[in-house]
Amino acid sequence: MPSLTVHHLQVGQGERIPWLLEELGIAYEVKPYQRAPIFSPKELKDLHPLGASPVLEDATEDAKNPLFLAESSAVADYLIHKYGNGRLALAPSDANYADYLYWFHYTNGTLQPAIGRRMTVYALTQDQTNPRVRMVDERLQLAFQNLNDRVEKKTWLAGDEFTAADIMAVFSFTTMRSFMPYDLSPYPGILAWLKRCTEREGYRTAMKKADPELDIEGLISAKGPGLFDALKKMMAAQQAK
Ligand SMILES: N[C@@H](CCC(=O)N[C@@H](CS)C(=O)NCC(=O)O)C(=O)O
Repeated sequence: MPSLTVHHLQVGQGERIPWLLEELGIAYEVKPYQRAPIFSPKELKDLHPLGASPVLEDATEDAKNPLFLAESSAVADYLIHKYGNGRLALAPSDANYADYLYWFHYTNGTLQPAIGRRMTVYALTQDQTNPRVRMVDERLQLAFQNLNDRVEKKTWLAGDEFTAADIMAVFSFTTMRSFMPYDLSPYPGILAWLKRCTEREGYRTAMKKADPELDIEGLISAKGPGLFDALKKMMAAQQAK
């Protein structure tokens, strides 16, 4: 049996890995870390050069010298192929293989960078007449619309089968909105797909273990969960200066 620990910074993208492991039916432990107050605490920073979550610790082959792996897409691929017999991924022989790859990589390749750019620009100015603000907004809306159109046509991102591509993407529309709030009302396809994804037992169980304090109904609502408390305080302090 694998010996796996998921180091997870709460209210963050590490949630994808417990969810994946629940769906694969592989036993694991979650080690949750609280934000200090926004970024990783020292214990998590000490685990990996970037100090970012998730970090998977795999002590299966060598308990004294475990493997530490970061980057959620790399961790997902590793678990699927090393311990999951390829489940939740599509094989090259599958008719939807290219779709699976595209959507699996879409989150960290397109969505998260677009959201991150919007966060940075908005921290500098919220002036909607600024052409850079408009450009960043338009790119983000295009990225959302593209995913919305896909899940209006197909039940899951890769097609008819739920895969790791769905697990990668959900965070950008749920917990991520604690850092960059956006209203999903213009995207009914995304809202319906979020409901399908988060109704799954694997998601519910993983969230109970990793982030029991998060309110899932708030996370999947059109308006979103609202800003993370520590971030709210930081922004108020900055504005007061
Ligand atoms: N591309 C990385 C991003 C990792 C990342 O930025 N994680 C955030 C959690 S949402 C984090 O640890 N932030 C705190 C910090 O960097 O100190 C992945 O997908 O794993």
